[in-house]
Amino acid sequence: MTEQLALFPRTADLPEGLQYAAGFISPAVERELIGHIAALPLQPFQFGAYEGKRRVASFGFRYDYTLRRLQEAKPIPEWLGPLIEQVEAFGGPSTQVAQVLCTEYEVGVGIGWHRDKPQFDRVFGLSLGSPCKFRFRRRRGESWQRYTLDAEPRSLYLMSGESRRIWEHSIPGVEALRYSITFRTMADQTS
Ligand SMILES: O=C(O)CCC(=O)C(=O)O
Repeated sequence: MTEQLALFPRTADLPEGLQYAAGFISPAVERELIGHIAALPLQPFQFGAYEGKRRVASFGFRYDYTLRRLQEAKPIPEWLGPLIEQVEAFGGPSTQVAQVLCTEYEVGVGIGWHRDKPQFDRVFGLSLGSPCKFRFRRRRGESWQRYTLDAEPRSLYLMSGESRRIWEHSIPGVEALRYSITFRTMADQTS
């Protein structure tokens, strides 16, 4: 496993706290996961009164944009168990995934600039089916500092630190059907 993990070159623009592991899962596991996600009752992403084009299913918790808070969602399905163990091992001691989001991006569909909700802490993302340009930006005076991660299918990224809290991220419309599984740990609500 370790030899499959390709860490990207250190560049001046690399957002602090961003990690990337190519080949995090095998093609066989990827096929299985895509089968499970495609069989879910995926729903268009709800953003208050608006609907996004990507289709999603949340487990553990979901963020309600009308109520502006987390709501309990269906329990995390058993087929995600081994993968969550692998993600938690990648995250290191005390990593506990509490929320999972499965997303389907049809051709031309992406996700706009955002930071994940502050109720969550670290964010792991597994890419399935096709690559995407995972873009980062942060304000630098009058302009933006930018970084693009080429997220390959079967790779895992981890956003922590500044890449999670300061930088925004987005994905332009994908060129082929892409699925992702996002794993989030909870922020310490007492601090
Ligand atoms: O599909 C992905 O890898 C990113 C998903 C994302 O940024 C989100 O759901 O907030």
